[in-house]
Amino acid sequence: MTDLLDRLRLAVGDHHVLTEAADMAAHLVDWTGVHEGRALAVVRPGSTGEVAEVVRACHETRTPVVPQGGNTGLVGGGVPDASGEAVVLSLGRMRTVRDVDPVAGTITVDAGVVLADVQSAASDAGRLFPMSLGSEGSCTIGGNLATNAGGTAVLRYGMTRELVLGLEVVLPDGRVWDGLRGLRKDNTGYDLTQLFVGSEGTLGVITGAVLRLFPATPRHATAWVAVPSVAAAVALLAVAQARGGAHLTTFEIANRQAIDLVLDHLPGATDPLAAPSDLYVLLELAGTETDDSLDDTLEAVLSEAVEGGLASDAAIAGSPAQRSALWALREGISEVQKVEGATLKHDVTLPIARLADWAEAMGPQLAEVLAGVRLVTYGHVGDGNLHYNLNAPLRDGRSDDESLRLAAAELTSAIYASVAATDGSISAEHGLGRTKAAAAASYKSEVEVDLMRAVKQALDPEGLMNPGVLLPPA
Ligand code: FAD
Ligand code: 2HG
Ligand code: ZN
Repeated sequence: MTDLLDRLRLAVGDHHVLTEAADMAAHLVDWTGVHEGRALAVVRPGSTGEVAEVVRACHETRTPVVPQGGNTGLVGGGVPDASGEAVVLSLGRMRTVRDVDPVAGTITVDAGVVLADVQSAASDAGRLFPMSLGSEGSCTIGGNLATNAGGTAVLRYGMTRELVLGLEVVLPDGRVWDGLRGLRKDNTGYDLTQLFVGSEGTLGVITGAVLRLFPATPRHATAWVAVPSVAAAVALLAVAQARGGAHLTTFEIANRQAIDLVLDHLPGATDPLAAPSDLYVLLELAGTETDDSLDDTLEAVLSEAVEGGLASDAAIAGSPAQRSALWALREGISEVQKVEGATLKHDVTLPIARLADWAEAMGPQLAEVLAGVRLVTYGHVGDGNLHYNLNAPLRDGRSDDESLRLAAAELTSAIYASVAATDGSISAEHGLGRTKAAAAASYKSEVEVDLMRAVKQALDPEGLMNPGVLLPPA
């Protein structure tokens, strides 16, 4: 192994090969704190050529490689297992915006560029890069591509795979595939770009990307709406789609339990409405400088909703500060769930027409498994995607974390079985990582799993790229 470490030091420089426990620590545990592993080294290459050198050296010594971006993933895909055999390849130094072309509507970036920096570079050029995640200050474009991330603007702009035109990838044997083409039309065979999107570091290391830009949308009309039920929220979505058309960008849901946690733990958070409601929708229309009618459209949506019994009250953001405050209530939920105590995440999608019935049936079923379990339900209801998360019951005013741990497998199985029976998916946007690889394979047909294994075998026959992630061991 000394040989490998020497080669890695030669490739990237001594300072960028971390082997001390304290230096590696932040790279070995994931954001949730659930997955913690060990590694031979954490390597921080500064260019595509250096990534290729590192991967080639690992390939020749049969050393597993775990690509890592901002380490904000929620399924343990970006951290190594406990064996201590893998090299963590962190893209954190590759932060160059290579090119912005407002006319072609493209931006070309290194994979380690933080999402918020891509948004800023687009904005500086008078354009919009629409992907928006609560983790955008830390997650990287490489991680977003590798997980096919979603977020709060999918309703209008689609998942990450709809925002990418071309990629540069270091293959498992260290060769570089330069697919950095910004063409809108390119029908020349299998779509290799899309193959790497959502592959969670199991087929190669993404080092660069050409992404799509859109017209800037500096105008917003934003409302926080109290709704009586999930069924009402889905009906309100139809109203917002009909009246808002292409301006409808965000349609998020959060239950009162989630908002109570935010009000308890997020400094400065306040309830925008006088009376509490069981459920809320955050609804936003966005438009260009010349779109003058957003406020009127929002008013019309809300009036129709109140008249139709779909909403009981609403707060409209009257300033950028008020808009940020409404967004903070929604975006703060993940963080405060963690502060509150043990959590169990379920990132599910259901066919939207069946979402309300599914949610209504699920709650009582879980209460039978664990009395007092707290449903912290929120997410991107416009995409049929709920974060159907659980917090431990309160016992004597404290989070009884142990009870959630003991019931976790049964709770998750009940949710997944019900999602499968309702034609949904057990991972809407976070990917499979280590957490869900086995469960996802068990819900797929043999044919589908065979096809996935065939792709893996073709690109990574030695099984060195992120082993144990996305696909369970055969
Ligand atoms: P990492 O966590 O470092 O890695 C994630 C996976 O991608 C791993 O399997 C890793 O091996 C692989 N990978 C990383 N970089 C590369 C690369 N260059 N080449 C190949 N493989 C690579 N996700 C959503 O979809 N929607 C949300 O709304 C959302 N909100 C979030 C809010 C919070 C507060 C947090 C903590 C997370 C949220 N996430 C969300 C999850 C997470 O931010 C995304 O999955 C994000 O895309 C991960 O990016 P990353 O750079 O942190 O990747
Ligand atoms: C969100 O939509 C993220 O806030 C995170 O996808 C969800 O923490 C979660 O479970
Ligand atoms: Zn989400």
